[in-house]
Amino acid sequence: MLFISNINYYLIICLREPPLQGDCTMPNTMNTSQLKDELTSSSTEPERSKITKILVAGSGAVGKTTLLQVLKDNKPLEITDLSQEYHRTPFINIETVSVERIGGTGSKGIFLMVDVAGQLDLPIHALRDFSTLALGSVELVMLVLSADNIQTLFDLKDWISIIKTQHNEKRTLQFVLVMNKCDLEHCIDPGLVKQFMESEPMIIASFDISCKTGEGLDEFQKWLIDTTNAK
Ligand SMILES: Nc1nc2c(ncn2[C@@H]2O[C@H](COP(=O)(O)OP(=O)(O)OP(=O)(O)O)[C@@H](O)[C@H]2O)c(=O)[nH]1
Ligand SMILES: [Mg+2]
Repeated sequence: MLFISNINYYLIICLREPPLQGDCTMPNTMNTSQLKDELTSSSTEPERSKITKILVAGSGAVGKTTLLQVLKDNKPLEITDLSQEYHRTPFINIETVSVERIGGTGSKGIFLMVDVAGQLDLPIHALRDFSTLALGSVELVMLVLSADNIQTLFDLKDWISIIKTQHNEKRTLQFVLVMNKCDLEHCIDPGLVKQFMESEPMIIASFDISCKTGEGLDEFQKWLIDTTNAK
């Protein structure tokens, strides 16, 4: 009895108890099977939204958690947020994020975002030790790097390698490259990024953004919504 849904509960109450006035709104002429059909018919079920699971990957301090926050709040970082101390994500952080285009058509997407620790060499890492939780049913991987740190681009090779090893579903994974912190001085040559993308055909797009200023965020949000809704 503990696990029965509200609908079934309603059904049982109505069938066992003689309908008291105002207690059960179903017409008395309805038989049990008609009542069941009525309660389970698609017209009474709320429409389910599609939820796309996304893994946010990349080295420590590139801004994975910040990106999640910015997408969730639908606005760039406040000055106060930037002055706050940086707190590493110790293990895994999973959140449902509704992304709506800023000043857009009103279209939106709902995402289950998996934000993992940026240090792959931790003794326990979600991608290695809890891969079903981190990678199961993931459709898109955001590969985040930081515009002021070239090493964060090279590190993505390790991320892609571990993701490919741990992912054991038939569904093909897609990747998107997100260069964050474009408000800082760039040190990554665009030619290098192009080369990187050519070496990994699973990367289907790339974006230059800044969670601080909001640069590139609208374009990225639009792409995210359009790409995942089209699937
Ligand atoms: N200047 C600038 N700073 C940013 C930007 N995005 C994030 N930061 C800062 O970068 C630092 C690290 O951000 P996090 O989001 O915690 O990084 P992370 O990738 O989640 O790091 P781990 O949890 O260790 O993997 C924080 O102090 C943020 O405020 C940005 O676009 N520009
Ligand atoms: Mg983090």
